[in-house]
Amino acid sequence: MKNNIEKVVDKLLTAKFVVVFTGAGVSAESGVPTFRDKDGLWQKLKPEELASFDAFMRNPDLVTEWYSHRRKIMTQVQPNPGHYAIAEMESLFEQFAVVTQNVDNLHRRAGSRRVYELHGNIERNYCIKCKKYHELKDIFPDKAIRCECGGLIRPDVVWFGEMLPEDQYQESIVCATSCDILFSVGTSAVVYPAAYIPIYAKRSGAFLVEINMNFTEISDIADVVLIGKSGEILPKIVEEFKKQKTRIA
Ligand code: BJW
Ligand code: ZN
Repeated sequence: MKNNIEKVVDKLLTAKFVVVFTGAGVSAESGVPTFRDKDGLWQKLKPEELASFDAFMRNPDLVTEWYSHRRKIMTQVQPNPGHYAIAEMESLFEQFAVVTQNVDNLHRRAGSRRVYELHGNIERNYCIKCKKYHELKDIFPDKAIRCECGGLIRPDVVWFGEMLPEDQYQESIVCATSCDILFSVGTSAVVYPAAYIPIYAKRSGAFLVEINMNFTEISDIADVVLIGKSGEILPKIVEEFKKQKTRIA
């Protein structure tokens, strides 16, 4: 009897296009808090009080301070073995893509090149009036800041009620509907339309693998569910894949 990792590796051995869809859990072992877990960002503060344009306009100081705090954390953390395993996978298949809901830039920092960011990137900021981008490197304001034109500066992330970046979303759908295997890693899969990605993949005939500490909204439709830390499971999959690949060659 094959164990679940061996089943996944078997599928990978014939896969031409592999997609990894990620959420906050993939960065948890780097020290970036998730949103909805026990110690998540939203245990104390409600999402709609912070992650919406209305919330920003109602209290720009609070929202700016919250994003400064998170941006600071992200400058202090490093990619973990899960990010590095995903980056290595890019060189092992004919086609490979990362579709992420994360805004922390850790996939690129780990070496991934084909990355679609569905919810933006916290390192970028722009003026809500003239749309000019502002480099806030090493600046972590605790109050709202304004552009030369007088407009408020906001993070380039996607808040509730906002559209996802059209190009990133469309490319992600193409990946989901044409890949052979899709890994859904460290996401509760409750936020739409991003959560359609694993669903579209499954409906298009891809083999769906979930890696998470817990069962989620999409566990029922997954072909294999691997319960555990992504920073431990992903490197095991990559190692086993390389071993099998050299055995066959
Ligand atoms: C581990 C681990 C380890 C922990 N290893 N695993 C259809 C139905 C219902 C509602 C809607 C719908 N369509 C749209 C909506 C509304 C809304 C929505 O989805 N609401 C639901 C919550 C009900 N969606 C939107 O508003 C979206 N826009 C939109 O639809 O536009 C069209 C429109 C426009 C105008 C009017 C109407 C429609 C936009 C959504 C934007 C979400 N933005 C956020 C904030 C980004 C900025 C920021 O970072 O501050 O994105 S919300 C937050 O959730 C963030 C995340 O990317 C996203 C997903 O969270 P994620 O990554 O899954 O994290 P967690 O914490 O939930 O889960 C972590 C998981 O990791 C857990 O499962 C753990 O077990 C696991 N884990 N450690 C492996 N070591
Ligand atoms: Zn401006």
